[in-house]
Amino acid sequence: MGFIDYEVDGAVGIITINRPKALNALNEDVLNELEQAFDAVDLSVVRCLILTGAGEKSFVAGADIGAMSTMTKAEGTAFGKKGNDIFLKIEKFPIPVIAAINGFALGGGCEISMSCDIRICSENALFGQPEVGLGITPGFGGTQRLARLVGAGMAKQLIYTARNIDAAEAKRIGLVNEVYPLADLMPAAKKMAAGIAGNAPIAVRACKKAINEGLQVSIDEGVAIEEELFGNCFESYDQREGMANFLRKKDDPKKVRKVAFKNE
Ligand code: DAK
Repeated sequence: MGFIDYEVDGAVGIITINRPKALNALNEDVLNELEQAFDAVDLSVVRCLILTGAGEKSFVAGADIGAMSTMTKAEGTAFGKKGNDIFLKIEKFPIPVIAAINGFALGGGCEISMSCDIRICSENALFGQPEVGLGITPGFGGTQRLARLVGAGMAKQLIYTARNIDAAEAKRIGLVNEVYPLADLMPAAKKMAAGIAGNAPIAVRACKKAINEGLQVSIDEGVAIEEELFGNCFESYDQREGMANFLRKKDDPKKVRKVAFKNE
């Protein structure tokens, strides 16, 4: 692929948006290749993904302004739909996706990070939704996901003012979970991803589904979703072995071992 790199390290997949000349801005080709990369992830091997940007300056500097500048209404709508479809795919992807934000996360860059499950960033990261300064609205889910993540009041302030915020402020408002020196970002992302990948995959996937789907419905409906997914874990190898291991530990601490979950 021209704009997307993909590597697998154990049970962790790393997808890198690689268009450094334009600070990894998203044009149609990048979006198409990104979709293909997600479609190609082998879920029998990979249990957690990391999404990052190439280079030391930018995660994603937004949608491609040059490409958008001449779009017709119909083309703009189609471009927005393409982005939204892919961002929804990431949000609903069966396994967790960690955004390792290594610099600019502006416009579509901030929006793609918000479609991931977990956001961590480097100290040089910069976040913002500058769209109203360009004569458009955040079109890749920004008005929806930012408000859900940081609350409507803060989201409205950031979107109406088009003000960028640094990593420390992003952490303060809950947009990112952790901030690291740039050199430590990928090691931290890989460590977190490997930790997630070492847990029972069926249960981790069910947690993602329960949280995502539960946030869209009433608490009663959310609890019903949780109940069903909880029940589905039983009789799996992972549930039997995970619990048996705990009981062995009580019986004889020397019998403790790391459970090799099988995803079955
Ligand atoms: N698009 C295209 N090229 C970009 C770009 C972008 N978003 N951001 C940077 N580049 C390119 C620059 O043009 C420059 O290219 P050359 O001139 O070297 O050919 C190269 O990357 C390096 O950029 P700079 O020279 O500007 O680098 P600096 O370090 O000085 O500044 C910067 C970095 C990130 C602060 C600056 O480049 C900047 O402000 N970039 C724009 C950031 C931005 O406004 N991003 C939001 C874009 S709007 C929709 C769906 C989605 C969206 C819209 C509609 N529909 C529903 C239709 C999403 C919109 C957005 O994301």
